[in-house]
Amino acid sequence: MLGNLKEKLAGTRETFKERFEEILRSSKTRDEILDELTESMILADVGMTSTEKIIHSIRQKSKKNDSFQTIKKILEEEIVKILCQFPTDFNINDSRSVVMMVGVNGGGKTTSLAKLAYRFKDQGKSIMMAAADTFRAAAQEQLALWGKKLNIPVVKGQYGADPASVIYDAIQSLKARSLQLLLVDTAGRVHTNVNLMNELEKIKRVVSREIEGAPHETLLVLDASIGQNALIQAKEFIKFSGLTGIFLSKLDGTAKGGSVISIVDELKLPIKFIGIGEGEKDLLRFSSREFVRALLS
Ligand SMILES: Nc1nc2c(ncn2[C@@H]2O[C@H](COP(=O)(O)OP(=O)(O)OP(=O)(O)O)[C@@H](O)[C@H]2O)c(=O)[nH]1
Ligand SMILES: [Mg+2]
Repeated sequence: MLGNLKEKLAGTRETFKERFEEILRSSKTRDEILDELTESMILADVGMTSTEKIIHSIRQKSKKNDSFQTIKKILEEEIVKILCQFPTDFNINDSRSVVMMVGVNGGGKTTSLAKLAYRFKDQGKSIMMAAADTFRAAAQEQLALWGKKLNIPVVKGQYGADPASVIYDAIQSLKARSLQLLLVDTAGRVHTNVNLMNELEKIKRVVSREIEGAPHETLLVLDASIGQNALIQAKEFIKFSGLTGIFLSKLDGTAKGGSVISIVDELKLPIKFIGIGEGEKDLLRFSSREFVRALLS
């Protein structure tokens, strides 16, 4: 798994690797090393705020004549510390749970939902998917195709229908068929569209009325390939109540994987899963240590 992650993170790894080699080539002072690290973090899209915070900590925790290896160890620990702040457990139970995906257009919600469906089905859960994206004409069809491929039932609604009513129907069907897990796909939305944001609140109300404790997970899907821009979008989104974590999609092939650090640091939400490709198997449970190891070693 670590090997796989390393390969997928190649773009971001390269940025660090080049700087590390440069540092090792010409034995540098601590301050020079910290300058190089700052530059590599900015290039990897860690973002200014988190980069400065990390560099500041390293300066405090290191000594002036520390070797690069020692400083790198501190760097790794500092990143792990940021990434470990929030529990990443996935809060679904064996009786009846609801997971919702929300986020901006094209972020990867539908694909990521299908990945979760595949994983939990593989783990033996009985699953249903609800196509509550009634906003985009082809959205229902996209999820239906995934349903067919994964052999998982999909509840659809009419184009333009109230998404809350689609979910209501899906929940009735989930109960009637005694299925365990309902995965809800929602329409891509921007924070400036008040109606769409209100729609999310309404969906949440319907779900929580029908099933106790639901939605058990509401994941904000963020596109890692746009780096710091994902963070800017997300900052508006987290005003929507009830987010339980992040599904970070498209970490494969991007050079902006450093954004993972500032996403957790600034949004104060755990990353629960990462997407590393377009297929149903292309997801990993997020592990801070593994991520840091894959990125820096
Ligand atoms: N490389 C890569 N591509 C991904 C990943 N996740 C999603 N995609 C691709 O990103 C594109 C958009 O994905 P969707 O799942 O349709 O995104 P969405 O958020 O549902 O989009 P809307 O419903 O239009 O808002 C598709 O071409 C997906 O195949 C990933 O982890 N890696
Ligand atoms: Mg979609």
